[in-house]
Amino acid sequence: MQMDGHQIQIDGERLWDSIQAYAQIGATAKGGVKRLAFSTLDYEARDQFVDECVEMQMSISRDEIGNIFATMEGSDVELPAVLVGSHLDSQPTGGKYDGALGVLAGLEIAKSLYAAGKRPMRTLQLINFANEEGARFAPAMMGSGVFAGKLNLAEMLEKTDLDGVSVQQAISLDRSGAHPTREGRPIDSYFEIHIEQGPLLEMEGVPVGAVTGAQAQRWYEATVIGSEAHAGPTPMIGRQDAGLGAAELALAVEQIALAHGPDGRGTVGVIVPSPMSPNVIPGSVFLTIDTRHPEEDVLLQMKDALLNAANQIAEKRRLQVEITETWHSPMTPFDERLVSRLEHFAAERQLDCRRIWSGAGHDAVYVAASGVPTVMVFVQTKDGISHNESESIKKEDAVAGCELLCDAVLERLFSEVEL
Ligand code: HGY
Ligand code: MN
Ligand code: MN
Repeated sequence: MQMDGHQIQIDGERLWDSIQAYAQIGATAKGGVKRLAFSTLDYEARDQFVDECVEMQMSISRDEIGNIFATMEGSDVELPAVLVGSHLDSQPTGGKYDGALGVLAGLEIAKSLYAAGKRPMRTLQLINFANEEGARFAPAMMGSGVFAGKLNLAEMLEKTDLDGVSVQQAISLDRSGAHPTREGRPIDSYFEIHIEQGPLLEMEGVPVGAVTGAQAQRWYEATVIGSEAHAGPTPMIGRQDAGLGAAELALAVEQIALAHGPDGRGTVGVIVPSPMSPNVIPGSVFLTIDTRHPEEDVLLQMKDALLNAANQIAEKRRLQVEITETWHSPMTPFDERLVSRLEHFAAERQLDCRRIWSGAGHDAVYVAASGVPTVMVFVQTKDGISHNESESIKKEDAVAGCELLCDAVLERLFSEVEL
């Protein structure tokens, strides 16, 4: 990539080796990773990331929600910085590439600059956002949400996992020694590369995508309350079976998503009955509900349908059904100018690239919502499978995606012109 005489190329082999090396941290028997947010294994990956940045004399800081910032100061520190980030935490049965690709692609761009001895005009800041997945501590995208001023720090620090451990307690285990500093640096732009986690690029035989934005999400927590009773003597008629009420609610979530298709999405990912005994009719059930749609007003219609279904189930089965909305991530467009630059560089590289909308949430969503010009690159995902240990991408697509990301990042790093 020629940048004002600066010739800088990422090293695809080094990138791929780095991804495979990090995949060993929390590796699971089925070829995935388990690095729940602020777990020992998440800290191991975070520490590895910090060590590699320190080797390049990058300064390290950490904010109060545990986001890690690695900074390569530019020659003109007055210019707003260029940020490149994603996340190293994973789902319990996560894949090697979800999040890690983005953090390690940023690291690869920094390594390429460092190896070329090229100091960028603008400061480059790599970010590992904390708890993007929301798997252990809901909501998802917690670190980027606090960074972007969209989630309240104090509220987030009080969130607890199913064992009652709070985010505050989990963060206190961070051995990095980096003192919490509040990042307040002016920002020029934010870039993130991520696997698509859906089937569109593969269906069209396209290796990478220029992401135009992300759909809206609304998450809920529900408690279904009935009456515990003996599974034997209690007649079927007249039971107040919270387990069956929860099952009916889960099926209603599916029906609501289908009724608002083809873009509606509805998932019940956590169902915890109590007292969890084979011969006790469940007295209560806790469940989570994840709903999504590209259009906000349709997502609200899905919310109305969900609340109606809950009331009908409660009445029919003489149960209490309490539903609380716990998170709303608005539909968020990315920056058209940066999307067009990705398409320009893809054309320059004769790289097949199509515009695509994100079905998943990403740290980039909150960064964009805070007003920072933001764009993502998607990489084709085998069979569209993600949040699954079998998650897989092609090395050549990962390298092509990182090269495309690097082109757009370098253009900003070596330009003093405002976007
Ligand atoms: O849930 C999501 O969309 C993302 O994977 N956190
Ligand atoms: Mn992700
Ligand atoms: Mn994910």
